[in-house]
Amino acid sequence: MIPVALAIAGSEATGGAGAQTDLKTFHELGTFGTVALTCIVSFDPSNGFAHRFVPVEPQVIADQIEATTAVHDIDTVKIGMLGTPATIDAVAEALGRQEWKNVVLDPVLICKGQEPGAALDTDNALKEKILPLATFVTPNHFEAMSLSGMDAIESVEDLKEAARRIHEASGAVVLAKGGVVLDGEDAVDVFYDGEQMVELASPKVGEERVSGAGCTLAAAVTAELAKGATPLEAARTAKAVVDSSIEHRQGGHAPFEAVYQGAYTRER
Ligand code: PXL
Repeated sequence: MIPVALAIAGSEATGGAGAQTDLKTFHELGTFGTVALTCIVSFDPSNGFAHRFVPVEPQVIADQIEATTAVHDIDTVKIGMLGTPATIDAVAEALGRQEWKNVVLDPVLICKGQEPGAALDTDNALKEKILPLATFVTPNHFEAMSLSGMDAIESVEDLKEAARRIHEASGAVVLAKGGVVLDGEDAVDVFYDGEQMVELASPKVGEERVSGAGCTLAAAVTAELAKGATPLEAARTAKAVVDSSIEHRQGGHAPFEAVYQGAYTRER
């Protein structure tokens, strides 16, 4: 049997982020990918490619999770963009229906295309109801500040402190991403599991953020955990997958480029 991985994530129609990215990453890493869609994001080309966001009915999200967990034995799930407090309630409840070995949370906090007031409710609900269920969390620089309560993260040492605080608060393994935000030639991520604090560094590929890098990282961690890797092995592989996916990024008519996962295994 091929190991199965589930993504609970939003659709981003152009294929650069969200569920599309998760499925491609799952496939590239040799897992059987399944998806429960939480929302539909469509960029608006006549408004600077801003995000148009439509949530999926909570019952329909629950139905999708019910369907895929009835068909497959799934013990590893990735949670991506949720987007509304009602979605978060539905996902938290659905996750509570079975035991999970790995719950990988990409804590997507800024949901573009939403009103700020609604986003704050969503962020609080995510921290309160989903973070405690996570076994592995992959905050970016901004999310690491928000989840750790730190006002600034300006160095790798700060990022380590954030990882420590997030681990203490959640019990989850933390892979905190410095990305292109921290100064230096390397993109440094910090892994902390309560015992080992490990810096994962690789040369930055340009100074621009590429769409879907965070989704790819968390999806690759998920696929590797589904295959039985340890959290640290999964983090190392995921970083290599992201590096390759950024290297082979795909441009288009939007003002940002998007990751492409398909070269990773071909190159190895
Ligand atoms: O990269 C964050 C993200 C996650 N999920 C969906 C998205 C985006 C960003 O565009 O659209 C569905």
